[in-house]
Amino acid sequence: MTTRKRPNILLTGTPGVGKTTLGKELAQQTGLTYINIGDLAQEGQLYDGYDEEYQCPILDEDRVVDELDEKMVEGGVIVDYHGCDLFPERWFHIVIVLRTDNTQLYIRLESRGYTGKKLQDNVQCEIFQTIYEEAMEAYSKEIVHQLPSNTPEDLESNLAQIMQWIEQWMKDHN
Ligand code: DAT
Repeated sequence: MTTRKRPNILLTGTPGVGKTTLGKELAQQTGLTYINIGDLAQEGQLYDGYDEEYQCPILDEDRVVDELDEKMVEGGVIVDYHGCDLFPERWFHIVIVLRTDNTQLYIRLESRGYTGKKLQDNVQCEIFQTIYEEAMEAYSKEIVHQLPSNTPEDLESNLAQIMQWIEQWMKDHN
């Protein structure tokens, strides 16, 4: 018996929109593997310098891609990251861009400890729909979906919606 092919899913969007919350829950409900790029980079020290302005290490994108490629080729991975044009296009079958209202996002990031320019820039990133546009450029438009992520009800309906897309993908590819 051959294993059924499973899709790779990219969960992207501005920091604070709820990627990790959704990604972990989705992994639990589907059995897909959840990978947080920030955590992966930290564990493997996949960095290339330090960003003084934002006070954070700079991701070594090539090493991140090398590290994950084998797993991605197998399928069944959920990737969580606040950017999307560093990954090979061929990796992903479904791309989800989570969106949060500005005031809501401001409150979430503030309670995470973001202040000043870092807080302003991230809220502005959401206002300008930077990540959505990045996703639409990096992937085929048919696989890019925006979903609202403001309330616990949104979380539930997003889970149901994404599970439906996964099932459909598996029907179409097995
Ligand atoms: P991200 O991984 O995109 O940075 P997160 O999952 O850490 O975001 O969530 C940021 C905060 O927002 C966290 O306190 C949980 C909360 N949150 C996430 N999804 C939510 C939703 N659908 N409704 C209300 N709060 C949510």
